[in-house]
This record gives sequence, structure tokens and C-alpha cells, in this order.
Amino acid sequence: MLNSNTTNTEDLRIYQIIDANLDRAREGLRVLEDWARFGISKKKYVERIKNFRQILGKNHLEIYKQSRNHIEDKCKGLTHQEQINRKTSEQIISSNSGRVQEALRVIEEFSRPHNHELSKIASEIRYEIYAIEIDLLSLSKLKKSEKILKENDLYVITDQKDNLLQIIEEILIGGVRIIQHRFKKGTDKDHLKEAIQIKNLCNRYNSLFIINDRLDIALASNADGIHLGQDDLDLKSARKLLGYSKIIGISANNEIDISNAHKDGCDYIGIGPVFETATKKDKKPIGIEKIKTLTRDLDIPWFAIGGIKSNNISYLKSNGIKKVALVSQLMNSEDPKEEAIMILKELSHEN
Ligand code: TZP
Ligand code: MG
Repeated sequence: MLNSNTTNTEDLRIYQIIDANLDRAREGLRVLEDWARFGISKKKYVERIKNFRQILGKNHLEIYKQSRNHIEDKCKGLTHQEQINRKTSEQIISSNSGRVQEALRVIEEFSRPHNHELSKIASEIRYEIYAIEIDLLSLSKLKKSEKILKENDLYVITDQKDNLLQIIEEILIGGVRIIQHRFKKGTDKDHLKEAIQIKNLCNRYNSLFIINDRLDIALASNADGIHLGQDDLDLKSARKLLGYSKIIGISANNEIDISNAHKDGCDYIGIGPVFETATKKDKKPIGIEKIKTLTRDLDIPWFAIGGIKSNNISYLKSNGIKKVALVSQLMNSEDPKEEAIMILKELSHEN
């Protein structure tokens, strides 16, 4: 506890520093706590952050609070342009984590000579906040991606085309918000180069960018996620390498594969082929009835795939299939933008 019983001017200045920084740390923690609660609904983080706030509250002693009125603060109300520029939730999380970390560091230094216990507490919480900041940012990014997956019914997969970037930009303008980059022939260098170009386009249109098959390309291009087939890298290994801020989608067409993918924490499932398709000639279509059975209790987003065209979407919809993925219809279109608009319209019709 406190090991000084005289209050001279220097003590008052130090108490005032601690008082101001306890306020700063507690306020910053409240911002993080509210984001954990209302922004991403993560009870575990709400509880941890609330606990830190309460510990600091308990250690906010009267002598610190009383020092507030004794020495005038001539720098009150100063703001920095950076504070005015903060816009996104991510920027708010980062700046408030930084605010808490800085305030705790100041408390740690200035309380050490007279209140070793508080100094130790400040140091311990500061280290925890470094980790919590990373977790909150990852969870926020995942939340954003999940929202796009949930709210968008059209998932477009690319094919290898000379004018691929132009096609993609047109369909993004048309309103598509999920793009998977599928690159089967070519060098890794070309693969990554094209992935980065598409990722930049997707960023411009706030769209989800997913890499097919290749975890290395997904990491190198900073994609939002990866799509894996049954013969690709397994979901658990991919999750270990990608972390929790990225989406992982799985192709599956039977009960066991769907249930395993779900159990292992995949974010969405591609199910098909529904119909025969030239894009995957070797795969037998599973048909609508089978898809209906497979997806009866599925509580994560899923997309039907294989042979889907604008002229069979209303049939799919009348059978309860609301989300679709497709390749050739848009990749081989004369007018990808108009066609994307038409398909989106079909998908949004109430049946
Ligand atoms: N997985 C199952 S069917 C398929 C994939 C990647 C291809 C779908 O292509 P299209 O051209 O939309 O039929
Ligand atoms: Mg694959």
C-alpha cells in the first residue's frame, strides 16, 4: 500500500498524474468493453475487461482524486487531428487500446515509488491489453466477413480469363459482394499477382475476397478467407495457420462431410453440384431434393453450386435454395455487369 504519509507539492503532482491516467485507462477500457459487448457479442472479453475496470476503480484512491483540484491543468481540452479522423470500429479499438496501454504505463512508472501494488497491477493489465487488442481486431474483422456472407446471396467464382480484372470490376459494380479467386493453371507468381489485383478491387467495393485451395496465396495476398475442397488441406490445420480473423469455406455434398465441416468451425459451405456442369465434368449432380435434405438443420450460410444460371434461379428459390455460387454464367458473359444485376434481382425476389 501507500508508503508515504506527508503530502507535498511533488506528491500532489504525481497523484494528479495517476488520477488522470486512471481515468484515461478506465474510460478506454469502457470503450473496449462496450465494443466487446455490443459490437461483437463476446461475453468472455466483456467479463475480462470489466474486471480490469473494477480493479482499477478499487485502486483509484481518494488521495489521487483529491489531488485533482489542487494544481491547475493548463493543457486541458487539447485534441489531436488523429482523434478527429477516427472513423472505423477498428480504428476506435486500436486507438483506445493504445490509450489504455499508455495510461497504464504512466501509472506503472509514477506509482512504483509510493504504491508498488498499483504499479504491479498496471503492468499486468497492460500486457493483457496487448493481447486483447489483437483478439478484438481479429474478431471484428471476422464479424464483418460473416455479415457479408450472411447478407449476400450471390457468390462468384473466377475462371482464368484474359480480361478477368475487367469482368470482376463489372460484377462488383453490378453489386456482387463475394468473390472467390480460382486459379488452376499457371505459376505461383502469376497466381499471387492476380490475387493481389483482385483483392485490391474487392477492397474498393467492400467485398469479400476468398482464395480457392491455396493457403499460402491466401496469406500472401491478405485475402479475407480460403475455400477448401475435401481433398485440400484439412480445416483444423488451415484454421491453425490462418487464425480466427479469416473465413474458411468448405465444399461438401454428403451428411458426414457437412457435419464434420460444421463441427470443425467452418464459416460457410458450398454444396453441389446441383446440376450438371461443364466446369466440373467429373462430378455427378446431387439434385435439389438431396440438397434440401442435407441443409435442413444447417445453421451457417451455405451456397448451392453447379450449373446455376439466371434461368434456373427461380426454380431453386421455389425449393428453398436462397444462396447460390456460380462460375461460368458470369465468367463467360457478354455483359457481366448487367447479368450480375439480373441474377441479384432474381435472387432477391420473394417467392
Ligand atoms: N464445385 C462444385 S460445382 C463447381 C464447383 C467449383 C463448378 C460450378 O461452376 P458453374 O460454371 O457455375 O456450373
Ligand atoms: Mg479445391
